[in-house]
Amino acid sequence: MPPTNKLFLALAASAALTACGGGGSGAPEPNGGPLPVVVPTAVRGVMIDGYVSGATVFCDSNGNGSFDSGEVSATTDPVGAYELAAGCSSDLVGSGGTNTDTGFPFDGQLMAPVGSTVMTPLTTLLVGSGLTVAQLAELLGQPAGTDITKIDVANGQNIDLFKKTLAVHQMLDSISRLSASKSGETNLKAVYARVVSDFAKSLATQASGSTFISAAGDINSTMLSAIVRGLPDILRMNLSASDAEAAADATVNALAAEAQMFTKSTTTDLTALASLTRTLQNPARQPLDVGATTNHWALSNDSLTLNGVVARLSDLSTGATLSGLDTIGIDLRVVGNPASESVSSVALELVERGGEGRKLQLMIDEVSMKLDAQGQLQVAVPPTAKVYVYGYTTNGTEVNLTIADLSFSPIRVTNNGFTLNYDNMVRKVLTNTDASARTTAERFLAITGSFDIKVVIDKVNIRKSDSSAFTNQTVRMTNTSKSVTGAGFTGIVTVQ
Ligand SMILES: [Ca+2]
Repeated sequence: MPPTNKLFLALAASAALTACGGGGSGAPEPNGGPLPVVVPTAVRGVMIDGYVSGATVFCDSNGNGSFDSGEVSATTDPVGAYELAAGCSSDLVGSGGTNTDTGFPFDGQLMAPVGSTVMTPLTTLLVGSGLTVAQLAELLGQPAGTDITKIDVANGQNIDLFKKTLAVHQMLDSISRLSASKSGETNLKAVYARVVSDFAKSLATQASGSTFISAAGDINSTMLSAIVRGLPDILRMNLSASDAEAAADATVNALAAEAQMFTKSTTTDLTALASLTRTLQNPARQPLDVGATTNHWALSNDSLTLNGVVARLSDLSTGATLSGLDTIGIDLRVVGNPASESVSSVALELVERGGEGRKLQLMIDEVSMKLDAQGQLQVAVPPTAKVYVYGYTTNGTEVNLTIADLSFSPIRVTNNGFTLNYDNMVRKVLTNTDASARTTAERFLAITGSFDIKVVIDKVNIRKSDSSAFTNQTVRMTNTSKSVTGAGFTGIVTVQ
């Protein structure tokens, strides 16, 4: 007998004893018959992606999806079982814990409608979407009458439904990770919650006698395409409109291929399924590469040009030694016909390794990049652009500036490359800062020392020389809520 049942029996026995003892001696009450003893009905269930142990499950009494003060909660046991002892008549929400089949943390968020005895990615689709249990069974190619709110899919009794459960989670998880990587959002649980809500509502609009996953395990790519295209702009971030269309197609194909690895698998062995899940849901796995279109900018030679010296990113990762840091050049190669983007943001961050602990962040909020008729990159900084500056040393006053006059040419363009003029920017900061912060600002002029360097450009499809994607990077401005997330170039420089 699994420990789940033992736990339930023990709790039931305890509840029964409490009920018997409620009247003191158990003797009849004066007015004929014992008073009814109200024992709140416990809500029991199992949280399953594989079984999720150590997760927090709560009764979302106010229906806002968040765990609020006063909402009863429980922690799932080693086989995913939960019991909300005080009873609950609202939808349940579960998150955290560990997937016992993979050993990986569970970083999504599941829900289950009132009355469910399981909480799975499938029950999650039912909450707030308008989808009915019968519609969902039909969409999943299940026999009529299949009640996915009551079936423990992970116990080996309904392996077909388990594969479909894993497939749905795989799609939700991949979209969430993709969204997080594009937006720089680090709270995967929140992203997953948003994605599952949008996904389910979109699925509900498709539910009219159609099948999303057929009995043979085929994903309906027309339906998936409609769902992906119905998602908010998460897939379009950092991409031009035409690239976004291609990216949506690539996303649909990649999502369907991943999901079908579960649904078209012929195995009936839970261990083999767990092994596949471990491979596909490894948190270290790269998100889907949806910008892999023919039209993009490629970073020439995968290198930056620092003070006129070419430094490969692979070398920069272990450190490059420079004689100065006055300019940072980024040379791009045109691949196909990359569509222009009217506005990007560019940020530079330097964080000193030891020394004075200096930190400098420079962000230009509006940079227009486009391809001209001659196939050359044009970069312009419009008059409305601003430069945001944050500077810090361990023994000075913080520099905290917004510079609206960009006539000092922070960016120079030559032959499909552009150069950030670091020296110009620092000198501009010096002329704008007040006396109290000037001492700090001066510490960034003719800079020497060893620094982590990061340059990030958003909303432009810049890729490596071989057209593979950069891992997105984020510069979060310390002094404002502004940040730039996009193609990022990082490394270590020692300036002598
Ligand atoms: Ca709540």
